[in-house]
Amino acid sequence: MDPTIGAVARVFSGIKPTGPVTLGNYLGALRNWVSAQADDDCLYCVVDLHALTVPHDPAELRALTLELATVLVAIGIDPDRSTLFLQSQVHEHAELAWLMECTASVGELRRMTQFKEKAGDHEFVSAGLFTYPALMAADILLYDADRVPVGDDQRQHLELARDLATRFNHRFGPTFTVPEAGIPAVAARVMDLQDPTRKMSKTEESPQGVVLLLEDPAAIARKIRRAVTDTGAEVRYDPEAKPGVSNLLAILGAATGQDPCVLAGKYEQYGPLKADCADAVVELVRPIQARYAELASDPGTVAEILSRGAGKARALAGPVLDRARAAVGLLPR
Ligand code: ATP
Ligand code: LTN
Repeated sequence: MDPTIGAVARVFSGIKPTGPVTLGNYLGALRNWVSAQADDDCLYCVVDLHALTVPHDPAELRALTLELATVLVAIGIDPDRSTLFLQSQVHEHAELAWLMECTASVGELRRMTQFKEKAGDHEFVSAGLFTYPALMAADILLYDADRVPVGDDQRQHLELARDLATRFNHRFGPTFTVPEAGIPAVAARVMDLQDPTRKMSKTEESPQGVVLLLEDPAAIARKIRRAVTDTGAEVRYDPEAKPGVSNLLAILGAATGQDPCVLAGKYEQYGPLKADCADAVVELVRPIQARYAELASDPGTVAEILSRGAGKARALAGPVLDRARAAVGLLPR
């Protein structure tokens, strides 16, 4: 679909069930998933196959997958307007991923910074962690997505998905839509409250630095009030020189729809900024937590939403996979 003015764009995005949803996930990506529903045709996916790339416990993965899907409904993903589904329930993802692995080069996969960070110096690094961006490209290309709302950390993966789509189209003829990244102007990279040079992450061992969406509001407020700030008392939005204060300004700005630079002018000290930021985040999570509690009391509802979503996703993905299979010279199924 062509994102020309007035046309409905196809939007696709995914989130891994690797841990409880963080404030970073919400401000950097998920809130834009919700707002895109007003104008666009959206598909949202819990990318459980991606969660297998790192060591995991099967029972925990099952629980996290259901919890994440429930959170997505609680934040306002409307299953009547959008398609919400689990990646593993639409086998076309794994199949197109193979074609993408054969389109990507080892050299370009090796350059992915997320791979380097996650591989670190671990003794065991799965081959899946290395080919992960090819599966991500498949997720996006299967639905002819025009736009992919993600946080800033996914910029490089999105660029690779665009390169793979372009290369495939060039080699085998027009097959895929080349997607654009949708990265927010504010809070695209929410930082850890205890180490503001590091991204807030759901798999990081930093209990005081990471705010969870379903966490007790009093604990959230405490973490924000105890956030590490910078030397010098001046309140200024300058992520390079003042990462701690800038992170709080970005969080407050994103939570209240204000520009962090303008907000900075309203504060002379860190204390009141922290207090306002804590209040704004607590106000943000309160209705989400209430809705989550309602939904979690009836897990059948979410299971039914996911099953309906998988059916809708399969109907879209099947013909695109067939197109790609035919383009590379595979005989029809
Ligand atoms: P992991 O710790 O397992 O790598 P993650 O939270 O970094 O998890 P995902 O759960 O897959 O990664 O991310 C879902 C979305 O949230 C992505 O679009 C990602 O860019 C965004 N996101 C993740 N962390 C942040 C953050 N700190 N700030 C802004 N956006 C973020
Ligand atoms: N790689 C992403 C998660 C992800 C994704 C996707 C995001 C997998 N498939 C497709 C957008 C579109 C991450 O690590 N956050």
